[in-house]
Amino acid sequence: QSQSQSDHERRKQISVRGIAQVENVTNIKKTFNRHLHFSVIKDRNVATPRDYYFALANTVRDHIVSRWIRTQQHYYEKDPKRVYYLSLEFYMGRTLSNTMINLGIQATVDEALYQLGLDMEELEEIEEDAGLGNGGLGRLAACFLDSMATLGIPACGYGLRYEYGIFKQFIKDGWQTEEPDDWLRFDNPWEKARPEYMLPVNFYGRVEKDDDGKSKWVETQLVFAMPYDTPIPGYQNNVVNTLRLWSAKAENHFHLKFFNDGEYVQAVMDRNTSENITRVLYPNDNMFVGKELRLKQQYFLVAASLQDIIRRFKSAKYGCRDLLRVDFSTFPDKVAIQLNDTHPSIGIPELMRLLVDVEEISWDAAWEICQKTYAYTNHTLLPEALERWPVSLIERLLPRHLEIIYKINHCFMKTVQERFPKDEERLRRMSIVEEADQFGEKRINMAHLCIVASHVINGVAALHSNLLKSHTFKDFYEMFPEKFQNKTNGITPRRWLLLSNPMLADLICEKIGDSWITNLDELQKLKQFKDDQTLLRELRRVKMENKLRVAKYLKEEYDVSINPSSLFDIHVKRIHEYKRQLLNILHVIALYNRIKENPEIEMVPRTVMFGGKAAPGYHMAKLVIRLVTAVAETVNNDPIVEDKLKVVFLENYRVSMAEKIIPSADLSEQISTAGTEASGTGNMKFMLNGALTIGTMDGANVEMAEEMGLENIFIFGMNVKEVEELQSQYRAEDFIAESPTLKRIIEEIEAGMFTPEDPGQLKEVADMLRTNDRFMVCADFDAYIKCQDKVAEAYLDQEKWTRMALMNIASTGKFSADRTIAEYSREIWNIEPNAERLPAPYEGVP
Ligand code: T68
Repeated sequence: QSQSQSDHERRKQISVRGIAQVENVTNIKKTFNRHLHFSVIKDRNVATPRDYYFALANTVRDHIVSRWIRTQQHYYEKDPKRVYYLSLEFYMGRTLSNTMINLGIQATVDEALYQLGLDMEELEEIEEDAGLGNGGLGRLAACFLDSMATLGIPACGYGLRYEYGIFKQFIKDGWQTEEPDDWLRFDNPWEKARPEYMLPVNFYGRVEKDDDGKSKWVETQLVFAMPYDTPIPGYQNNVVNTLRLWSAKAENHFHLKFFNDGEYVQAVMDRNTSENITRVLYPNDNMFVGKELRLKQQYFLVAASLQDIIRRFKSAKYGCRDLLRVDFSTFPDKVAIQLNDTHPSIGIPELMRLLVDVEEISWDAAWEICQKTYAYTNHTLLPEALERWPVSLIERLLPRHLEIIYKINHCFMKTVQERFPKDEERLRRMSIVEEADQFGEKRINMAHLCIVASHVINGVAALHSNLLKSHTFKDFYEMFPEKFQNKTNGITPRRWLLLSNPMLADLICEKIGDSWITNLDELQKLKQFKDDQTLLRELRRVKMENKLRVAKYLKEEYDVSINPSSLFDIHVKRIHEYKRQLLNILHVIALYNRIKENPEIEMVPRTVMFGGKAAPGYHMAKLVIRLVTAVAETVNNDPIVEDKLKVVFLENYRVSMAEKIIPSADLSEQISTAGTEASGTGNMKFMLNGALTIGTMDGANVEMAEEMGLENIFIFGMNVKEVEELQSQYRAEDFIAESPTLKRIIEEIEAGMFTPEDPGQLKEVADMLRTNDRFMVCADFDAYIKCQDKVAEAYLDQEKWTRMALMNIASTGKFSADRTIAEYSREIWNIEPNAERLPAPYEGVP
């Protein structure tokens, strides 16, 4: 007794008292030196810039730790409802600079490094992007984490710690090549492994029924999920949430019944097979690839996350720390799970399995809990992107889950039948289990499963949400209209203005203060300055500075020279036929043809930049890249062109490059076929940085136009209704015959004008345009060229152009992810956002 008493007394010395430091220059310098010594283990004689980066990252991380622990403790004590954002992708990019900004220590750290003779910007460039995403969907998840922390929402992101993120793109001889993204090679200072919270995940095996019909999943193969936590700081509110990423770890006992050394060594090597689950991110955007390993990844994520969520639910009862919560009927009052697309949808049968087979709750009670807990976000209407897993694959990998899916479908089909008697066609259309295809393969429609099992389903822009109701999920909308919502996407103004465009941010702060950083609607106040010549001049100066920076960067990194006074016309996003990079390059060729026809022609000089990755197996996307690089070679080396036109393909476009490039844009290309881009989020980033948009009435472009007024955006082409009406009878040839400009360009591509060393190289592109123009490039071509001419004309009047840019910036309020998340929070999760700051570590206990 007295021994344990004195242990207790002695342990009181284990305390953080006196550790939390005031964030001043002296302390930062001291901590930096300590880390260079104790963490990096170098001195200034041998330290490389990378060593300094790691010392700096560790220094900054120190300032997160107390806030992180305290936030989690605060949640534990308050026991609020929590949000779990499940996503196969979190496209985080870099962390250092964002962390300093959100902690409010950027200026101090900058000064400390300056005093040490180091350059902060140079060190920031050493950080690898966390490229655990493909494009918009993964970046949206990252923006949402920032906003959830900033709004004080008790949220946690769950994802996978891919050892290799999105591939590195290189251009060799004009073609895309891929290299593995070995982002962890030099260690990741932002993550903390938590081996003590490792969890088991089972695969394969079979289902056994006991005497009272209870199911047991047996003879499975076991893999462990090791959690790695990354802190997610809110903007200057001392809240730090968690992103928990799972890594696959082989178990130790299995397969080690060996009879000789060779078998032992083989058994150790076989551990690789299990650990391959989290080896690499699948590099497809907006495309379903039905690979077994991908389904394993999906199940691995949800199996680990749901165990974690249930453990936290059971233990998180205030006032009785070691008493377990046992009543699952309150589960939906404490837990909201958001499914980022159908990718984590196997979590639906997994939750049912845990509740029914493990917790022994009745099917009906479990089903009610499931529906109240889950909500599903749809990100696409493209049929080739909708996940439909073969029954045979699920049966082999997850036999119990297939049984559960069948039972869910059976119950659902009964309710459809009651509601719409004798409508066999409807039953067939709505079934979660699809009928066998031509190969006798039955598939599970994961979107149907999500709609049936969730209380809310949302689209990501108003137009897209309406199309979900009127087309893709029409039958479901008729049955459950109350489940369908819209949540227009947004972006975090911290990363996409404050961090990426500090000069513009400063200019705005001078005019209207800094409350826009957490309340973007405040930017409306800029509208009163729309005729303020000084502000317009300043805006123009900032844009020019940003363009000069990009020109310098392109010269240094890629040895391309561009004219900083030219119109920067930028098209950056994943390469996909529906996004119509092809339409843009056809316009470039049209400009080139004009110059060749009349070398003296007066025109607004343009630099057209393309950037984006093609999925490695997407043949046409790779050809489009080749066409861009071929046109670039031709145009940039033709002396006739002078500096009227330049074409640049930006190699390896990614989050950190977006942060550099977007602030320099004059013109943002958002030219998808109407009805195909669910929302877009790049469109919002350009608008926020004062670029004007040329775009179709698609995705969130519609709402952007609404916010800024049609006089401040260049809209062209068919709208959804016109696309739909044309669809059944569309013949590209008709449009080609009507447009001499287009006809000539297609013939030039076909004849090899841009690839003289191999004239047939791009013939497939010409063929596609003529006979298989699925996204109606030809139909919108003339309208696009006319609209681009209007853009050039508008650019001649710089004052008017800048006023339009100002109106763009001032109208971005709606597109803050803070607004989006506040809506998810109130209308889906039933949680009130909390703008309250927590106390800083040096401000004493909360
Ligand atoms: C994008 N989707 C939408 N998908 O295309 C875009 N797909 O309109 C929208 O703004 C954005 O989501 C956010 O809502 C994607 O980015 C993928 O990357 C993807 C990844 C894997 C499988 C399928």
